[in-house]
Amino acid sequence: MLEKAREWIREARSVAVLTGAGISAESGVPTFRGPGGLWRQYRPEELATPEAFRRDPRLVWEWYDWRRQRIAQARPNAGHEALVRLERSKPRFWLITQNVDGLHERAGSRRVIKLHGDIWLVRCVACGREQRDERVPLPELPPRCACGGLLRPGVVWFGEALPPGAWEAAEQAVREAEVLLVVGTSAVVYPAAGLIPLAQACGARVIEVNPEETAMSARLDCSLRGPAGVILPALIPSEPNVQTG
Ligand code: BV8
Ligand code: ZN
Repeated sequence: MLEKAREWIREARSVAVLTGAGISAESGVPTFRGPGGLWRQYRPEELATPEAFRRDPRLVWEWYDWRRQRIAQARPNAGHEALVRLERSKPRFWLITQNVDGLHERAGSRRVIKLHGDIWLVRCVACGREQRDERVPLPELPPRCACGGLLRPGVVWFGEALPPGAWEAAEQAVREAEVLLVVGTSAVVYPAAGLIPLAQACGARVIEVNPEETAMSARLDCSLRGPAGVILPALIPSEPNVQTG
């Protein structure tokens, strides 16, 4: 299975990758639905919503400030680095991520489509001004804009539309891909998870990397059971693999 997947990736001219929280797990960033995914017994669906923020902006910010601190201490892992090598070896490549942690960019990925925003961006709910704020911890929660308005994390919450253009770019990337590599996502959040059947409908081969079975595993050509930090370097070797025989 791994050899077949390695061959598909090697031969593909156009590759798309879809990542979720699992690729950052080995960097010590907790996933949403796995063990440790809860924060003070709250599930992400209860906190990552405009209603939760309206009701208790301080609580929501305590969760984001805690995550920002965890992410600031994290380093990209061998899985992130393997995807940088893949990007540099393909004429056509896009990395579509549901993650907001910025670890792909810190590893060196450039062709990144962020479907769910960026935890290091803050946006004013009053004047709309958006800026990068990488202070950890934040001096006050909830943080305020110079105009006095409340700042919110620059991420996409449940019930909110994806950033303009992100979905279109992701759809286009998947339509063109000969191979879609799906790494570290439970594939339950839409529209992101819809990229997987879309890729198949457009004739792409889909390879999944996940230590567990997911909502999509049964329908995929190739589902590799294991952690991204181990499987991806095996799929995308660092030195150019010597053409055997
Ligand atoms: C939209 C950003 C419409 C914030 C996130 C019913 C009611 C209400 C809404 C809905 C509903 N049914 C469907 C919906 C739509 C909803 C949705 O899909 N809900 C789900 C829960 C059913 N979607 C939305 O609301 C989207 N917006 O539809 O808008 C619209 C359209 C036009 C105009 C107006 C409105 C917005 C969805 C985005 C929500 N924001 N995050 C933040 O991060 O705080 S979602 C959140 O979940 C993260 O982005 C995360 O990335 C994403 C998906 O989770 P995963 O990444 O898959 O992480 P998870 O923990 O689930 O899984 C980890 C996986 O890794 C596991 O499989 C595990 O086995 C694996 N793993 C573990 N270790 C490793 C590993 N893999 C590899 N290696 C390892 N070492
Ligand atoms: Zn403002």
